[in-house]
Amino acid sequence: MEIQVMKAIMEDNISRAENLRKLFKEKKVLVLNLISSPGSGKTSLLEKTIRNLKNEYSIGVIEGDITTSRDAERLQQFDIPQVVINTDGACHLNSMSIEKALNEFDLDLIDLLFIENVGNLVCPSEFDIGESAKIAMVSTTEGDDKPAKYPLLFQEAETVLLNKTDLIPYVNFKKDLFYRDLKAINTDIKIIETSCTTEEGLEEWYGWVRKKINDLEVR
Ligand SMILES: Nc1nc2c(ncn2[C@@H]2O[C@H](COP(=O)(O)OP(=O)(O)O)[C@@H](O)[C@H]2O)c(=O)[nH]1
Ligand SMILES: [Mg+2]
Repeated sequence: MEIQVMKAIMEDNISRAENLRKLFKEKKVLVLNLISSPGSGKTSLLEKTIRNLKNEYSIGVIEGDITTSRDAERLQQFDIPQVVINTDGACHLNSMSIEKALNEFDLDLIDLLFIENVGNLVCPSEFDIGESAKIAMVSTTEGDDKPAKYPLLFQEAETVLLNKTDLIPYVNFKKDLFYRDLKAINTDIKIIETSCTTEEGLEEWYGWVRKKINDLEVR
């Protein structure tokens, strides 16, 4: 019985996600679903990215958070449209919550929509929310074994950001093991090394985002 209910929930989520993806494509909005453990640097990445790209693109943000709106408060300085989804304990966002949040945006005016998912390496990977791509972020302080331990996210993600590279000299992070495990899970995955503190690697990330937006325009 429980299994049947779960199956119905997952199927409903998938069909809503497919409709969302169609809508985003029609409106030419690049939607990036940021997934990581709590504290890897998702909001820091948004702070830098919005500051650097807001004159080129019109950007919106959906902040998924269990209870607070603290991340959204950090982004308020940029004066861009943003919506907070409090999941009230749930460990991930789903398509229905994104549908509701979209009522607050005019998609005709948006080029790039970031979704900061709830900090968690497991549940957000299981729920398609209609995004153009999932971006997985891992920080060096979490250890190099995360791809091997949480493979689903890295199968699903198009790009991985390895953040906090500035801390590599101080933590026991073996880059070669991290790359080896990642490539074994997903040979095509793109890896960008970043530091949101020193800004190293961020130009490569902005370049990746620009290319994805360009691809939408020409399609
Ligand atoms: N040293 C260092 N700290 C970082 C970096 N990126 C984020 N942080 C810090 O890590 C903490 C968590 O970052 P936050 O952006 O809130 O992570 P989130 O929970 O994934 O949104 C904050 O104290 C950030 O200042 C980085 O590249 N290097
Ligand atoms: Mg955050």
